[in-house]
Amino acid sequence: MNMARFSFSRKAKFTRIAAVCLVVIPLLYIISTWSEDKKRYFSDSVSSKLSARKKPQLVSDLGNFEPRNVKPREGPGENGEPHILRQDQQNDADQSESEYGMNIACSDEISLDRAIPDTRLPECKNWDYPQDLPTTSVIIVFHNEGWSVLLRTVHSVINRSPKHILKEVLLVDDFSDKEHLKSDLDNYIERFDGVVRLIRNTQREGLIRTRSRGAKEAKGEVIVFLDAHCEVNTNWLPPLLAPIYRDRTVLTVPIIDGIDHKSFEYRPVYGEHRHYRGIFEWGMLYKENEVPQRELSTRKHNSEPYKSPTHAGGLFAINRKYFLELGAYDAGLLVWGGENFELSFKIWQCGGSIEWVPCSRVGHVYRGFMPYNFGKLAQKKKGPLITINYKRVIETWFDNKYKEYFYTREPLARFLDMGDISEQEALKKRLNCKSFDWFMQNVAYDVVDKFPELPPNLHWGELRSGAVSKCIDTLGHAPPSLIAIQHCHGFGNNQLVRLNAKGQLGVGERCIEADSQGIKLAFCRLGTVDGPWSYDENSHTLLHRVHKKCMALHPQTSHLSLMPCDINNTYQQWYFKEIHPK
Ligand code: LR7
Ligand code: MN
Repeated sequence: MNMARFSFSRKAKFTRIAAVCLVVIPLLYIISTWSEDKKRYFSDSVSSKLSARKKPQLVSDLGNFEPRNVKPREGPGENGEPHILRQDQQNDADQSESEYGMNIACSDEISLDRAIPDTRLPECKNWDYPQDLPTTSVIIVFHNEGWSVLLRTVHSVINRSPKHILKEVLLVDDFSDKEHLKSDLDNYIERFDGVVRLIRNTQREGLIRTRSRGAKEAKGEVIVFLDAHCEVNTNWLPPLLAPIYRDRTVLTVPIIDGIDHKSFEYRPVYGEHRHYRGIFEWGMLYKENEVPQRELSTRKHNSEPYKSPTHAGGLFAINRKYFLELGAYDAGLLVWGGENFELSFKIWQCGGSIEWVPCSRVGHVYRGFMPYNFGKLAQKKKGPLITINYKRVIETWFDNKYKEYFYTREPLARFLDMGDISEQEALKKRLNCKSFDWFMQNVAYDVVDKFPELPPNLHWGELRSGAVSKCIDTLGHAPPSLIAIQHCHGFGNNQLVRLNAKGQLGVGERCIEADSQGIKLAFCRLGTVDGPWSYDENSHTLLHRVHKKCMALHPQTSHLSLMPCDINNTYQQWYFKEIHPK
């Protein structure tokens, strides 16, 4: 494809200039760039025909930061290939996986400077960015991360960011206790001549507060957050900064590729021509959804940034002062979870915006499981900490109608102590922020396509059998899977069942269905909130209206299935019992 360099506002101007003599063009071009106001950011080298020839000079002068003369590399994991350890290393691999949630033994054998495939759309190479992009602090917070994974993150940032933009890499240690993260790390970063800075928390703060601290201490005009197990891709930084250069209230998000936690294979996340963005469902689970066509078609080029209601949380860029003006993260959010929504709602409702940037790609290691606990911060709390975080966020930013959807999905949350949110409410007033309804209508309008507004629960709680003293339990299995019956533990979780006014019986975000094998946990049909169940409060039977049978427990095998209804059979009787946090 013979790609033109792109421009937006200056297009008309350049169509005229294209007619001008070839020799004058570079000159005119440079002058026009100088006189530009900061609002325009993607410079363009005249018409497509001319740009190919003029490119060499313009590349170095006008901020096309594409790397040149990249030498091929050979070795384990190079070019993002999977690295498979020998059989006799399997013990080390298993050990490190259980300690870190990822195969550090594998990572240790891969160069900190390895090459990874350039996963961008090909046309990304043709963008020019301003030379004077804002200086940037890349902030990496970490708690007990593996050495080679943390340092490969640092190396990739140093290797793939323009020097004059990268002010510093700020490492913030969230009270790690692993030996390798102590003086060895202090010593190692000396080789970067002050570009890499390390500060440490004197107690465990969790990633949310640690990031806010990093933001306060950073020296760059823009801050970019990365998790401590990332590899940034070719020319990742200028495209993230350009929208912020144009408008300081834009938060930008790179496209996040996957790095396999066992083999460290680097894999592009989506097909080339598809664009996704962050949304949420009412239990505040983060999801991604293909961008509605009506929005994509407003852009001229497929590699242009597009708006998104929210983001996954870990990787993004924002003007530092703007982040602090927004109060950084709500300091009442603890350790992990919900901060991505807090910042997103705050930004959108209070006048800013979020853009995802296709030309900026960063790999992230998705761990097998979370290898750390929440420390003392969690012990002070009664109830699940992440749900408490969500409650703070929705109580601050949702309108009443939407709050109900959250409580419908998470009925226990109503009784959790979220602490004081008066500071958040004051901020919302001070910044004159818009309503959540405005946000839903104008920004997150596609959320309800996937997750329609929820009918209220008729009943919720644990679902006890009338015959034996036991409860319905998903056992935490992923759908599709058979539902079991277990000792009632009273904590909710996998035993927290709800029946809504439209006959949907569910646990969390999943639905309870029935087929010839029995009663099953299933994915709810996307975009629907109804279901086949009705509960008779007199006979305590649960009728499946389609099969015209009732939920029954087998007296001997404890198997759950549908049986011809018999209101006198205690094995077909079920009692909802509301539960409260302990
Ligand atoms: O107590 C802690 N203190 C920390 O400093 C716990 C963690 N951390 C560090 C940790 O070392 C890591 O560098 O914080 C960073 C993020 O922690 P992860 O990697 O355990 O989080 P995650 O990748 O499982 O979770 C995602 O959601 C989190 C919600 O709070 C954060 O926003 C993470 O940054 C976020 N990660 C991403 O968005 C990467 C893409 C994943 C997706 C989708
Ligand atoms: Mn992570």
